[in-house]
Amino acid sequence: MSLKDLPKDEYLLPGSAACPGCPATIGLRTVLKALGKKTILVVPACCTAVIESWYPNSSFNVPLLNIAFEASGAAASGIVSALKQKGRDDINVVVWAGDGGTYDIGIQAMSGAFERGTDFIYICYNNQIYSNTGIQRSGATPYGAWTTTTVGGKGEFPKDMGAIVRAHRIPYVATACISYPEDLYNKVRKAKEIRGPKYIEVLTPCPPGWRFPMDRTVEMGRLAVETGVWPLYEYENEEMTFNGISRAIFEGKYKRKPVEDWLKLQGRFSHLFKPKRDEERIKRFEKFVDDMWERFRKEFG
Ligand SMILES: Cc1ncc(C[n+]2csc(CCOP(=O)(O)OP(=O)(O)O)c2C)c(N)n1
Ligand code: SF4
Repeated sequence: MSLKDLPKDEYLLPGSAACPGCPATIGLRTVLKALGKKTILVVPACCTAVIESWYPNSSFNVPLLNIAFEASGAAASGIVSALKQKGRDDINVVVWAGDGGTYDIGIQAMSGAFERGTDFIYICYNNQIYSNTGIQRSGATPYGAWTTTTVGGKGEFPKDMGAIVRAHRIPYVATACISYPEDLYNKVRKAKEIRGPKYIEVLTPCPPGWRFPMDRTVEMGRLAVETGVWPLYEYENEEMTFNGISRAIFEGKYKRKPVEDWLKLQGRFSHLFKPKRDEERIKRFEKFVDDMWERFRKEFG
């Protein structure tokens, strides 16, 4: 599958309220191409709930339920049950939620839906912040990053949401990044064919939140993968497979680019380099990434 082979159908139309260079719209456009029109989206409070419409119009061409920040998993379970009552099993029920709505406030409803075995896809678009309310920290915000609630740089490391979700032993867990649309497309297509709960987490570099120019969104995602900060994998029936550059990193065939190459391009980390280099925090960040790959090798090597 190459980019030019993606379906021409569009379910995310021009005219959304997204910022220029918005990764959420790049990702959702690809996801909806993979899902097709028989799809119901569940969207909690997040940027997408703002982007989706200039009332009374909408640029999204699929039915969508907006739901309270904390309730996406429960809402998806309800829709799946209602469709079952109606004898419909040809419709994809898909949560599209931010990292705040997933790592933090939505985690309980999501966990419940996974445990109940709801047949749905949960997609977390992870821009590593609460962006639509003005760039506050979330449980996914990286160590050292500036946000409006971590002005000197976040002091904590992000949760390992992949491990938390894998612990639910659901049939399919994957990570993706908007900079690799074919990979994202293929993963959503695969998830669509699997029965039961599926979880896909997509890295979505946000220009205003990460403080980089809006024409560098795709580059920022690629660098996250090439530096090893963001691994690409699929976890199916408790078997882990890394893919793309992440596979080469895992197998020791690709030397990760220095993490600094990614950090230095983002204004949210500028205080780690100016007015003087903060060696201690940069090293701590690097060690976090090294340790993650070490853990992967121990667990899945
Ligand atoms: C219970 C509750 N608390 C707080 C809010 C305010 N709120 C709406 S969206 C949001 C942040 C969403 O962040 P995230 O899920 O990461 O999505 P993003 O905005 O980054 O797309 C917050 C704090 C709310 N709507 N409901
Ligand atoms: S703040 Fe970020 S995620 Fe939200 S609409 Fe703008 S670019 Fe997209």
